[in-house]
Amino acid sequence: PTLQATFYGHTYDNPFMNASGVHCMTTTELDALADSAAGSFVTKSATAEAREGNPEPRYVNVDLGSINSMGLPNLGLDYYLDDAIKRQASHPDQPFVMSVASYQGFNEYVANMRKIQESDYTGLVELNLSCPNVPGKPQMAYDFEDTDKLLTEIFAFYTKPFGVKLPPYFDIMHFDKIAAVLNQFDLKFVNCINSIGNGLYIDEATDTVVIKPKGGFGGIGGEYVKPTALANVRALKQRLNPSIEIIGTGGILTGRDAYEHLLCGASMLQVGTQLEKEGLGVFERLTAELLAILEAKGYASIAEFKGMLGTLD
Ligand code: RRO
Repeated sequence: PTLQATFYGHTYDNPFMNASGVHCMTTTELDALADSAAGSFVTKSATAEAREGNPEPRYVNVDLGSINSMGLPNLGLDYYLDDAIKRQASHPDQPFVMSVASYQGFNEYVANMRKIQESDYTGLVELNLSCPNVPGKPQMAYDFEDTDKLLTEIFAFYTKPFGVKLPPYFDIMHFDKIAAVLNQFDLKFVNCINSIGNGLYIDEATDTVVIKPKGGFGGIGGEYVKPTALANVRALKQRLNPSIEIIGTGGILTGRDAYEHLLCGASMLQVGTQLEKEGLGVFERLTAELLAILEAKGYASIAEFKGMLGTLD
C-alpha cells in the first residue's frame, strides 16, 4: 500500500507533520523537519514582533501527555516570512505551512495577514485562532462573532491559500456555530485541535503545579486529548463544505491513533506532544505502524477508508 496523502490538491508522501510549536522555532529546526520522514511541516506561530514568551518552566511532559504555557515565544513574523520565502522553492509540489498568530488580538491578526499578502510568500498559512496561553487574552475562536468579523476583514484583501487552527469544542451547538461561521469563507483547511486550554497538572511528590505561568494552568496535549480531537475532526468534517479539508491533531502516539483520525476524515495529521517526547524518529515509526495497519486491513491507500467511520445506526 501507499501512505500518499492528498491535501489541497497536492500529493504528499505521507500525512504526518509536526504540530506547530514543536521543533519548528528556528531555520535549523525547520531544516531538520524538512529532512525527516514527515510528509510536511508547519512553522512556530509567529507574532508581529519577536517574543521571549512566558517564564520557565513552561512545558512539561507527563505520563499521559503534556502541559504547556509557552506564551507564544517566537522569532517574529519577518523571520518566518524570510525563511518561508527562501524555503518555498525547495517544496514546489508539497508546500509546507506557515503558522501565524497574534499577541495583541484582532488588529494584529489583520496586520500580520496583510504583511503576508504583500510578501513574495505564496504558500499555505495556518491562522492560529486558538492560543490558550497569553495572560488576559481569550482564544479568538471561542468568540464566534469576532471570528466571523476577523475572517470577513481578512478575506476582503487576502488572496493566498490559508486555513485556521481551532481550539477544541465540547458542545454540539458550538460545532454547529463554528462550522456556520467557517462555511462562509473559502478556507482551504481547518486544523482540529489545539491543546485543551487551561488544564492543571499537580505533582504528586510536592503537591504543586508543574509549570510557572498562570499559576500552573496550561494547554493539555497527548493521550489525554485524543477523544476530544477525534470528536472535533469528525464533527467539523460532517459540517464543513467539502472543499475545506481537515488536519487532525491531538493524541497521535501510534499508527492506530493516526488511522482513527483518518477514519474521522482528516487529510493530514499533526504530532505535537509525542514528537516532543520522542524526537524526529517518531515519523518513521508512525509511518511504519500506519502502513502495517493498511496492509493488515487490505487497503491500498488512505482514500479507501478516509472519513469512513462506522456508526451503530
Ligand atoms: O505558545 C504557546 O503557548 C502555545 C500556542 Br501559540 C498554541 O497555539 N498552543 C499551545 O498549546 N501553546
